[in-house]
Amino acid sequence: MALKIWLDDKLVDEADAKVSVFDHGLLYGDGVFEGIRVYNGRVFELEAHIVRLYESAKVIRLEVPIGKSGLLGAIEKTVEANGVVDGYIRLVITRGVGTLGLNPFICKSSRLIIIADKIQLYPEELYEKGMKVISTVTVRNHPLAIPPQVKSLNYLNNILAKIEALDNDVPEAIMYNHEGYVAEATGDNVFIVRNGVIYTPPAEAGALEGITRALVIRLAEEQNFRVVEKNLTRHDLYVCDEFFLTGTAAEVIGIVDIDGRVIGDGRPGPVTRLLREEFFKYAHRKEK
Ligand code: PXG
Repeated sequence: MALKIWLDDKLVDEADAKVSVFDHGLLYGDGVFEGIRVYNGRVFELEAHIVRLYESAKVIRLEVPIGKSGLLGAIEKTVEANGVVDGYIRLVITRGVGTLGLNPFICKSSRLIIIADKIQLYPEELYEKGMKVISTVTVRNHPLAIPPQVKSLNYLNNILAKIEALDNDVPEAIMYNHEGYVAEATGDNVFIVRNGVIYTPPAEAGALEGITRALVIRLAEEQNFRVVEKNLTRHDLYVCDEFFLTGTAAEVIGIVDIDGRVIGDGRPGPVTRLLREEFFKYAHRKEK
């Protein structure tokens, strides 16, 4: 079924949802985006995604072409028009149409795109058995070059790492920063468990401040776990008791092998399984 796409200020048919070849989002990857889940008809952690979107835009001097309440209304209308109950929303703001040349201020108006669609899920088996990953040779962007907190349309760094993963027949890969510390996976945040304590790299190490990451930290603390933001090395990953990734697409997924080192007993561990369960309870909760 053809989708209805929100373009700037209205819903249009998918076939008419087009942007110019002179849009700097296409020419230079100049823009920001958000990927948001819908569970049971509820747009998940919407407030946090909206805050991150406006912050990302502010940092790259991009004006969001719509106010917050207008944006919330547009999201709601797009979800409704496409009958999305469990799915995925992609919010994109491009710099808009300009001329050839980097100057972003030539672009007269930024463009808003909202897509509400089904989500491609990892097979259920992967969650039960856990996932294998590799360490990439591709180093994560230096945080002083592209701030990792900005969810920009520049994903080439992550795509190069994803290619390494796929060349090695695994779905995800772990990226390290210029100092050799763990940054994140290509589209997920990294967590490990050691001696009952949960560790995750700080944003300064090159990690996006994931919405799922923040939620999982909160859920873990509610379960009385200590969660520590700390620089992690490849060695830390190799010898941890449990290893999992968090993200809008993957939710909470156990890692059972990295670079041929088996984690724990080779199955997702008890903390990972508990937090995945808590995550689902929260995502599918009835009350607001
Ligand atoms: N790191 C990176 C580099 C990401 O792109 C995350 C961590 C996890 O953040 P959240 O806020 O989702 O917990 C991401 C998320 C897509 C897609 O379509 C990508 C993401 C999320 C949803 C969809 O490629 N990246």
